[in-house]
Amino acid sequence: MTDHPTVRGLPRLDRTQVIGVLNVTPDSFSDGGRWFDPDAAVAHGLDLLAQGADLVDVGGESTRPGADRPDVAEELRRVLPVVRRLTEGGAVVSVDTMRAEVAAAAVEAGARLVNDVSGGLAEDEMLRTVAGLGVPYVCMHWRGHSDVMQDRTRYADVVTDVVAELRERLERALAAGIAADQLVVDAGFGFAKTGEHNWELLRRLGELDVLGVPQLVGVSRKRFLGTLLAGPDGADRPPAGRDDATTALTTVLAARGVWGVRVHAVRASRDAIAVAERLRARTPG
Ligand code: PMM
Repeated sequence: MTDHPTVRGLPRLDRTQVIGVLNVTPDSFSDGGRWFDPDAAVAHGLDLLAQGADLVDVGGESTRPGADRPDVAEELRRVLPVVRRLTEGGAVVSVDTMRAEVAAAAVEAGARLVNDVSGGLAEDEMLRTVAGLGVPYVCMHWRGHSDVMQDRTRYADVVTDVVAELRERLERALAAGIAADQLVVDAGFGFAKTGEHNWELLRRLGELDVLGVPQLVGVSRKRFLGTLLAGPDGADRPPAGRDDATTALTTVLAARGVWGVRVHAVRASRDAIAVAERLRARTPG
């Protein structure tokens, strides 16, 4: 298949990319604290690579609703040694940060993509910094930090509004000098969105194609899946029990040809993508 979107500066693949999640945080919603120790983080990153991750996304700040922000020195301390060691270990690493200083230091340490959940809104310097670094940039839909985002869930129509807000962010990114062929968009599932918004965005994901940029989807283990899978007592299924539903979504997304999925359970998503690609492939004659 040759119809997969490509991003300059990353390996070219003829299938959906799998970006493995590595949160070096004490408090992320599904894996907080598990990989906080640098040795444990590196070992887990290498395990994600062995499972088939195309990129390992290293983040030092939890974006869980209500989470406290680390200061920049603490974020650097969490992220840099892990980025460096995973790069040395053969991983293609991305850095999940809203801070220009962290993005620049992580690229210096070997990261090859900047994943900014704020789409350049958290820090003015971010877009110019990424343009100067010359690396690809994930521009996510975002309306504010974790302490306020769940108060900012009003949309006339969630898909139309997300497209309009992302278009404005992409224009800013281009104006700052980021190359058009190094941009990726992400609708920002769970960020200033209710569960119903997330489902509506997934149903109408194709409407983001008007932006003309490859799309990354991050739904792995998110709360709307826990709600979908609630037990008889009505309580959300905990994050560790949401991987099968995540993988089901990967299958659907890969069949639609999205550029990438950001997931915790990498091998299962790689398998799902293999199935989806095999179904898409036409055998000549
Ligand atoms: N979600 C989280 C963190 N970073 N980055 C992108 N591009 N898209 C996302 O949806 C996204 C992200 C929060 O989830 P986590 O705590 O599992 O990392």
